[in-house]
Amino acid sequence: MGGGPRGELDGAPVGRRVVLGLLGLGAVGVVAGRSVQEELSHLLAPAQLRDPTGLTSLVPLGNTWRYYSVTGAVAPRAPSAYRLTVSGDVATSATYSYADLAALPQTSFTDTFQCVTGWHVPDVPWSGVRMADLLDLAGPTADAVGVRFRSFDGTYAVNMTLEQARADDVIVALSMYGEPVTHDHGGPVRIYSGSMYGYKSTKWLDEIEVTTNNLPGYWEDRGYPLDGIIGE
Ligand SMILES: Nc1nc2c(c(=O)[nH]1)N[C@H]1C(S)=C(S)[C@@H](COP(=O)(O)O)O[C@H]1N2
Ligand SMILES: [Mo]
Repeated sequence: MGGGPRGELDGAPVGRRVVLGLLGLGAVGVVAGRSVQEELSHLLAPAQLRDPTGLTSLVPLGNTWRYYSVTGAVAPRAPSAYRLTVSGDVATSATYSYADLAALPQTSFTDTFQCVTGWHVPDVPWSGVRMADLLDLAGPTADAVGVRFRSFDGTYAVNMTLEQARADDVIVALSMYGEPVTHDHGGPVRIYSGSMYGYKSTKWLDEIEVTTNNLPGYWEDRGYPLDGIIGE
């Protein structure tokens, strides 16, 4: 597929050309190893799922994973080539390799993954480095209030307040279901932010920048709440 935006459309009508293009792929049956049905489920927000177009029968309902990428295909990055930088308004910037992250204390817990569009996946086991630990190692300056997380997909970014980022259930996740985070789920390293909606959980994480502001990120620019706290 080309590089057009995919993932949540936030209730926007799905472009007819996009849908027809995906249906055309039905002849092939899979896109990047996944089913066309699954691809459609990425594109169709709940409003479309209720739309009796006939296309809805192609969309699996229920609470299953959707693999989101606003940039289309992302080049996989091997753990050996992976680097995470922590910089910005901090006393000590740092660059971590995958091995560096794996050598830090790991926190594990099981939680429900909740996308703001309504789907959720219960009982997901996560493991990784607490964001608070990485922030403590960096030492935010006195005027720092926010953290910007960026993805090596080149487009996705999201913010949290420093306080949100320090919560016990915000981790730089290295493992999911007891296995390394898969590429489709944002591996080798993604964020998991338990008390916030899925859009705060940046996939393919490669930059943590401590900031003196709290600017909106990719989805917040498109209308999602800046704090992203589940249930608010
Ligand atoms: N880089 C990147 N991170 C992302 C997204 C994305 O499109 N690109 N989508 C977000 C949204 S809205 C959700 S719900 C989750 C989905 O995670 P999954 O693809 O592992 O299911 O990833 C979040 N992180
Ligand atoms: Mo989401």
